[in-house]
Amino acid sequence: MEAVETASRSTSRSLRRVGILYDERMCRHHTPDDEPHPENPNRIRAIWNKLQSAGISQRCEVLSAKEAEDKYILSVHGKSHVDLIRNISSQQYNSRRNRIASNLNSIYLNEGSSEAAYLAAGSVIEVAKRVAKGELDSAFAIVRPPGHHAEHDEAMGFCLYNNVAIATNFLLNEKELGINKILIVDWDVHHGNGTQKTFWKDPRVLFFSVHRHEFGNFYPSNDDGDYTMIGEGPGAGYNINVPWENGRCGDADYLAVWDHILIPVAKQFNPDMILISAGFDAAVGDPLGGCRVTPYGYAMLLRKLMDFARGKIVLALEGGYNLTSISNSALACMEVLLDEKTVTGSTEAYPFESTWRVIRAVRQELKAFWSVLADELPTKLISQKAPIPKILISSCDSEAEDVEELLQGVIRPLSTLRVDEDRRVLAESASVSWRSDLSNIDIWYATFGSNMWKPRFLCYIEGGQVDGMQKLCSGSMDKRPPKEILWKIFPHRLFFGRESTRTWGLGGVAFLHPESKNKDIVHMCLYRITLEQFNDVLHQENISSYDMSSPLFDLTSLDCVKEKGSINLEAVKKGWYHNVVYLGMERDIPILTMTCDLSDIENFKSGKVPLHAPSEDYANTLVKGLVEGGQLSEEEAVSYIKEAATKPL
Ligand code: Q9C
Ligand code: ZN
Repeated sequence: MEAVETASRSTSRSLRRVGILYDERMCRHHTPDDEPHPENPNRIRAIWNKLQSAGISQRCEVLSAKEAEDKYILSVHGKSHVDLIRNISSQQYNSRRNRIASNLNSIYLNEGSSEAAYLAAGSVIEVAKRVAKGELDSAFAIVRPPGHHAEHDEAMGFCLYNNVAIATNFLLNEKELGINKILIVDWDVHHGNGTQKTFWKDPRVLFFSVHRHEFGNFYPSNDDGDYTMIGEGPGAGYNINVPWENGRCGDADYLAVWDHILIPVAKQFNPDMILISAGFDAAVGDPLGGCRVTPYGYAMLLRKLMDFARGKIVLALEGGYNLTSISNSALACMEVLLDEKTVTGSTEAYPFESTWRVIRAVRQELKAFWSVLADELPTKLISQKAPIPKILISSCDSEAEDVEELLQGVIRPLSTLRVDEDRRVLAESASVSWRSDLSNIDIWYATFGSNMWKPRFLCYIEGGQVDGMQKLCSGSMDKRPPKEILWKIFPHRLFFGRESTRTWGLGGVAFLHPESKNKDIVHMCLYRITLEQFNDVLHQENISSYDMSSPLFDLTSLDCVKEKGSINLEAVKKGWYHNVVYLGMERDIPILTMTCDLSDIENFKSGKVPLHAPSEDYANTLVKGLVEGGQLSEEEAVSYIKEAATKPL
């Protein structure tokens, strides 16, 4: 049984021809006495092992490394630099090697360094050539030492030869390959200074780098990575830097940069091929990067680039120092290369305010060269920003973050990539597939509390905060407004309980008695939204640590609630609105609300959980909803709320 399974797995190649290059010989470059260093051989071993155990390499064309010829390296580096790197590992240099390295910026050297450097450069050439020729659709070169910091005459930042720059020049110089325009995307957390300098005056190469900069305080700690560095002469406009002002940037920040800078420019530039300086040191958990890109984020960034150059994309590893983070990130990227399944958004966060500032600055700086950048970004868009982070000041060597918590909350839900019967990994997380399923089903979400006021309800869809709210809502993933709004009266009891909430501060909040009684009446505002959006609202109403990799309330739950009248949600049982109640149908669409359950009613009755009148802010919101919704006059609304707040249960 097991053998059959293994056999069928190994024969199921992807429809797309994807190359993967790994070679153990690149592990021979390490610190002289093997003292610990973030840029160590286990990095590429970890990635390779992960891709093998996930069955990825089996679906790819596996290539081994090739040493680059000097003539190709000399297209980027000076003769003295090439001589040094070629000879540095020979015995004659044994006594001088450490001294030479210590005179360089962030470089170590050993007997294996030369070979590894030639293999890394040659490997990127090798995969790039095959993709250019069409023998492969795309490829990933798992190489080290990295390359993007290496300049014409200088090794630095763990980089000896500039692998990506060398491969780029190779492609452009081999005229019969027909590659005349290349986009280099450098998403390593550090600025690709070496690559920038190589193509500074070259309009055939559009170099794009997004990196931590902090006004010149982040490695390589100079102004080269500033957004004002746009290239020169014929290359003016063909160098784009996006310099982060702070650490902690994540999927939302990177995606905003993609959507509002890189992707529009890529469309206009229309590259023949894309090379990615794919460092994974902006990944969540990286010890040097301090950013928070998730594997899912990397998948999205890559997916968005696959629409260009007919998918001819080469990824070359640069930095990335958390073995788990880089392996998961590389895996997510490979899944994108192997399968062109739709990957839709999954981030609940917003970009930082500083991110919008940087995006606007870059667009302003480059709009003379790229007409697609000319428009001002809408205020509505740039006002969607992350709240001021809790930790504003941290020591310089660590972001004082609970990395474990980040890994738990971020990587875990995203590493549940599904494998279907064909053993093809779907390039989407489980969370995406339930979302697309439930995004086609409409329900009426019936509200009886502050959500009756539309601007307040929209916080749960579009994100935001209205007067009186002490907490920002992240919004739903699908931000389309409700398709219809409808008011109805139901025979249920409205009451107010509990002493305070995180959203409204002191005071009780609205609850609905889950059972109906003939003489009770409640005004409800019904929003027609999708079942996917309803899940996001449930999640936000029941502030929980649930990861949303699967839905809280799916189609089975819907059938069940229609039959039973109500359903308690285990996953958010600590939330106050964990009980979904079915209120009938309206034009063939089910009406659902969320409230407490019958055992909570008992606790309210016994006084174990207090009944409590609403705060002024909260009550005003309810009144506004009823009045603006055209249901009651202000006076009527005030007395309606007052009665609900005072009548015993
Ligand atoms: N205070 C790459 O990720 N850090 N290189 C030196 C000195 C060097 C990173 C810190 C970071 C180099 C390819
Ligand atoms: Zn880096």
